[in-house]
Amino acid sequence: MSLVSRGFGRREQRGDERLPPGQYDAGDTFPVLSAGPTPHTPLTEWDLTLQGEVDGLRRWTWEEFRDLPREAVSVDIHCVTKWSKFGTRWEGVAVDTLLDGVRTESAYVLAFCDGGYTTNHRLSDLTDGRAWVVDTYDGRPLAPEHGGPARLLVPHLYFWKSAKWLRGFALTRFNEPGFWETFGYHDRGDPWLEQRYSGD
Ligand SMILES: Nc1nc2c(c(=O)[nH]1)N[C@H]1C(S)=C(S)[C@@H](COP(=O)(O)O)O[C@H]1N2
Ligand SMILES: [Mo]
Repeated sequence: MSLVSRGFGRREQRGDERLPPGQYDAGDTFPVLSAGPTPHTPLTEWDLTLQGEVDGLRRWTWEEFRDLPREAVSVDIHCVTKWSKFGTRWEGVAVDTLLDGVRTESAYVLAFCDGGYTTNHRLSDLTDGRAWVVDTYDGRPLAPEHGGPARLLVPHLYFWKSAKWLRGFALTRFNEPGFWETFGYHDRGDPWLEQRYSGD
Protein backbone atom coordinates (compact mmCIF):
# COMPACT_ATOMS: atom_id res chain seq x y z
CA MET A 1 0.00 0.00 0.00
CA SER A 2 1.32 3.43 -0.94
CA LEU A 3 1.98 5.99 1.74
CA VAL A 4 1.93 8.82 -0.76
CA SER A 5 -0.97 11.17 -0.08
CA ARG A 6 -3.59 11.46 -2.77
CA GLY A 7 -3.95 15.14 -1.72
CA PHE A 8 -4.94 17.39 -4.59
CA GLY A 9 -2.94 20.20 -3.04
CA ARG A 10 -5.18 20.09 -0.03
CA ARG A 11 -4.55 18.95 3.46
CA GLU A 12 -5.89 15.47 3.86
CA GLN A 13 -7.19 14.82 7.30
CA ARG A 14 -7.28 11.13 7.71
CA GLY A 15 -8.26 9.83 11.05
CA ASP A 16 -10.59 12.67 11.97
CA GLU A 17 -13.81 10.81 12.61
CA ARG A 18 -15.80 14.03 12.15
CA LEU A 19 -14.96 14.02 8.41
CA PRO A 20 -17.30 12.08 6.11
CA PRO A 21 -15.61 10.22 3.23
CA GLY A 22 -13.95 12.46 0.62
CA GLN A 23 -14.31 15.66 2.67
CA TYR A 24 -11.63 18.04 3.98
CA ASP A 25 -11.66 20.50 6.88
CA ALA A 26 -12.23 24.07 5.67
CA GLY A 27 -10.88 25.36 8.99
CA ASP A 28 -11.80 28.97 9.71
CA THR A 29 -13.03 29.70 6.20
CA PHE A 30 -16.73 29.70 5.42
CA PRO A 31 -17.15 29.52 1.63
CA VAL A 32 -20.21 31.11 0.05
CA LEU A 33 -22.00 28.98 -2.57
CA SER A 34 -24.99 30.57 -4.27
CA ALA A 35 -26.56 29.66 -7.60
CA GLY A 36 -27.70 33.25 -8.17
CA PRO A 37 -27.63 36.75 -6.72
CA THR A 38 -28.25 37.35 -3.02
CA PRO A 39 -31.85 38.49 -2.48
CA HIS A 40 -32.46 41.34 -0.03
CA THR A 41 -36.06 41.01 1.12
CA PRO A 42 -37.00 43.66 3.73
CA LEU A 43 -38.10 42.09 7.02
CA THR A 44 -41.42 43.94 6.71
CA GLU A 45 -42.12 41.89 3.57
CA TRP A 46 -40.69 38.63 4.87
CA ASP A 47 -42.81 35.74 6.00
CA LEU A 48 -42.42 32.03 6.44
CA THR A 49 -45.24 29.77 5.33
CA LEU A 50 -46.09 26.13 5.67
CA GLN A 51 -48.34 25.14 2.79
CA GLY A 52 -49.38 22.28 0.54
CA GLU A 53 -50.94 19.14 1.94
CA VAL A 54 -51.60 20.49 5.41
CA ASP A 55 -54.78 20.93 7.42
CA GLY A 56 -54.42 24.70 7.01
CA LEU A 57 -51.84 27.21 5.87
CA ARG A 58 -49.45 28.38 8.59
CA ARG A 59 -47.78 31.77 8.23
CA TRP A 60 -45.35 33.65 10.46
CA THR A 61 -44.31 37.25 9.99
CA TRP A 62 -40.73 38.09 10.98
CA GLU A 63 -41.87 39.21 14.44
CA GLU A 64 -43.99 36.12 14.93
CA PHE A 65 -41.10 33.93 13.83
CA ARG A 66 -38.78 35.68 16.27
CA ASP A 67 -41.25 35.03 19.11
CA LEU A 68 -41.24 31.25 18.58
CA PRO A 69 -39.28 29.05 21.02
CA ARG A 70 -35.63 29.13 20.00
CA GLU A 71 -32.72 26.72 20.14
CA ALA A 72 -28.97 27.08 19.87
CA VAL A 73 -27.17 24.41 17.86
CA SER A 74 -23.53 23.63 17.28
CA VAL A 75 -23.03 21.29 14.33
CA ASP A 76 -20.60 20.15 11.65
CA ILE A 77 -21.60 20.98 8.07
CA HIS A 78 -20.57 19.21 4.87
CA CYS A 79 -20.70 20.70 1.37
CA VAL A 80 -20.86 18.40 -1.65
CA THR A 81 -17.90 20.37 -3.12
CA LYS A 82 -15.95 18.58 -0.33
CA TRP A 83 -15.37 21.18 2.35
CA SER A 84 -16.61 20.49 5.84
CA LYS A 85 -16.72 22.92 8.72
CA PHE A 86 -16.76 21.78 12.31
CA GLY A 87 -18.66 23.21 15.25
CA THR A 88 -20.66 25.89 13.43
CA ARG A 89 -22.92 27.78 15.86
CA TRP A 90 -26.44 28.82 14.92
CA GLU A 91 -29.67 29.88 16.58
CA GLY A 92 -33.21 29.55 15.35
CA VAL A 93 -36.42 27.57 15.47
CA ALA A 94 -36.61 23.80 15.20
CA VAL A 95 -38.70 22.59 12.27
CA ASP A 96 -40.45 20.43 14.89
CA THR A 97 -41.70 23.67 16.48
CA LEU A 98 -43.10 24.89 13.13
CA LEU A 99 -44.80 21.53 12.59
CA ASP A 100 -46.31 21.43 16.06
CA GLY A 101 -50.03 20.63 15.73
CA VAL A 102 -49.85 20.29 11.93
CA ARG A 103 -51.76 17.35 10.52
CA THR A 104 -50.52 16.05 7.19
CA GLU A 105 -50.50 12.92 5.08
CA SER A 106 -47.34 14.12 3.34
CA ALA A 107 -44.05 12.31 3.54
CA TYR A 108 -42.12 14.93 1.51
CA VAL A 109 -41.30 18.62 1.75
CA LEU A 110 -40.12 21.12 -0.82
CA ALA A 111 -38.27 24.04 0.79
CA PHE A 112 -38.64 27.25 -1.22
CA CYS A 113 -36.73 30.50 -1.12
CA ASP A 114 -36.47 34.07 -2.26
CA GLY A 115 -34.73 33.89 -5.62
CA GLY A 116 -36.48 30.69 -6.64
CA TYR A 117 -34.12 28.03 -5.22
CA THR A 118 -35.77 24.86 -3.99
CA THR A 119 -34.61 21.65 -2.37
CA ASN A 120 -36.60 18.57 -1.48
CA HIS A 121 -36.59 16.56 1.72
CA ARG A 122 -38.23 13.61 3.30
CA LEU A 123 -40.34 15.04 6.10
CA SER A 124 -38.62 12.54 8.40
CA ASP A 125 -35.26 14.26 7.70
CA LEU A 126 -36.60 17.55 9.08
CA THR A 127 -38.13 16.22 12.31
CA ASP A 128 -36.91 14.83 15.64
CA GLY A 129 -34.56 17.71 16.32
CA ARG A 130 -32.50 17.39 13.15
CA ALA A 131 -33.44 20.57 11.24
CA TRP A 132 -33.85 24.24 12.08
CA VAL A 133 -34.74 27.54 10.47
CA VAL A 134 -31.83 29.65 11.68
CA ASP A 135 -31.36 33.41 11.73
CA THR A 136 -28.10 33.81 13.61
CA TYR A 137 -24.62 32.47 12.93
CA ASP A 138 -21.81 32.68 15.48
CA GLY A 139 -23.85 35.00 17.68
CA ARG A 140 -24.69 37.52 14.95
CA PRO A 141 -27.63 37.99 12.58
CA LEU A 142 -27.15 35.62 9.67
CA ALA A 143 -25.31 37.47 6.88
CA PRO A 144 -27.23 37.83 3.59
CA GLU A 145 -24.64 35.85 1.61
CA HIS A 146 -25.06 32.92 4.02
CA GLY A 147 -28.84 33.00 3.73
CA GLY A 148 -30.04 35.82 5.98
CA PRO A 149 -32.54 36.73 7.17
CA ALA A 150 -33.19 33.01 7.66
CA ARG A 151 -32.10 29.72 6.19
CA LEU A 152 -32.82 26.08 6.63
CA LEU A 153 -30.15 24.08 8.48
CA VAL A 154 -30.12 20.31 7.95
CA PRO A 155 -26.60 19.43 9.05
CA HIS A 156 -26.90 15.65 8.65
CA LEU A 157 -27.31 16.09 4.87
CA TYR A 158 -25.01 17.81 2.33
CA PHE A 159 -25.23 21.58 2.68
CA TRP A 160 -27.11 22.20 -0.60
CA LYS A 161 -30.09 20.79 1.32
CA SER A 162 -29.83 23.76 3.73
CA ALA A 163 -31.78 26.29 1.67
CA LYS A 164 -30.70 29.93 2.09
CA TRP A 165 -33.22 32.83 2.08
CA LEU A 166 -35.88 30.34 3.11
CA ARG A 167 -39.51 31.47 2.76
CA GLY A 168 -41.34 28.29 3.44
CA PHE A 169 -42.14 24.64 3.07
CA ALA A 170 -44.60 22.96 0.74
CA LEU A 171 -45.63 19.58 2.09
CA THR A 172 -46.17 17.14 -0.73
CA ARG A 173 -47.51 13.63 -0.97
CA PHE A 174 -45.01 12.76 -3.69
CA ASN A 175 -41.33 13.50 -3.88
CA GLU A 176 -40.59 16.50 -6.13
CA PRO A 177 -36.91 17.13 -6.90
CA GLY A 178 -35.58 20.59 -6.09
CA PHE A 179 -33.06 22.76 -7.97
CA TRP A 180 -29.84 20.74 -7.68
CA GLU A 181 -31.69 17.45 -7.49
CA THR A 182 -33.02 18.02 -11.03
CA PHE A 183 -29.41 18.68 -12.17
CA GLY A 184 -28.17 15.24 -11.17
CA TYR A 185 -27.42 15.65 -7.50
CA HIS A 186 -28.56 12.94 -5.15
CA ASP A 187 -32.12 13.00 -3.97
CA ARG A 188 -31.23 12.68 -0.27
CA GLY A 189 -27.54 13.60 0.06
CA ASP A 190 -26.27 11.79 3.13
CA PRO A 191 -22.56 12.76 3.41
CA TRP A 192 -21.71 9.65 5.45
CA LEU A 193 -22.98 7.46 2.58
CA GLU A 194 -21.32 9.85 0.10
CA GLN A 195 -24.60 10.38 -1.75
CA ARG A 196 -23.33 13.19 -4.00
CA TYR A 197 -24.93 12.41 -7.35
CA SER A 198 -28.03 10.50 -8.37
CA GLY A 199 -27.04 6.87 -8.54
CA ASP A 200 -24.48 7.12 -5.69
N1 LIG B 1 -31.47 29.70 -1.81
C1 LIG B 1 -30.32 29.04 -1.97
N2 LIG B 1 -29.92 28.21 -0.99
C2 LIG B 1 -28.77 27.54 -1.10
C3 LIG B 1 -27.96 27.66 -2.26
C4 LIG B 1 -28.40 28.54 -3.27
O1 LIG B 1 -27.76 28.71 -4.32
N3 LIG B 1 -29.58 29.23 -3.08
N4 LIG B 1 -26.80 26.94 -2.36
C5 LIG B 1 -26.73 25.71 -1.58
C6 LIG B 1 -25.41 25.15 -1.58
S1 LIG B 1 -24.94 24.30 -2.97
C7 LIG B 1 -24.61 25.18 -0.48
S2 LIG B 1 -23.17 24.34 -0.41
C8 LIG B 1 -24.97 26.02 0.68
C9 LIG B 1 -23.89 27.05 0.88
O2 LIG B 1 -24.17 27.83 2.00
P1 LIG B 1 -23.14 28.99 2.34
O3 LIG B 1 -23.06 29.88 1.15
O4 LIG B 1 -23.68 29.64 3.57
O5 LIG B 1 -21.82 28.30 2.61
O6 LIG B 1 -26.21 26.69 0.53
C10 LIG B 1 -27.19 25.94 -0.15
N5 LIG B 1 -28.40 26.70 -0.11
MO1 LIG C 1 -23.01 23.09 -2.32
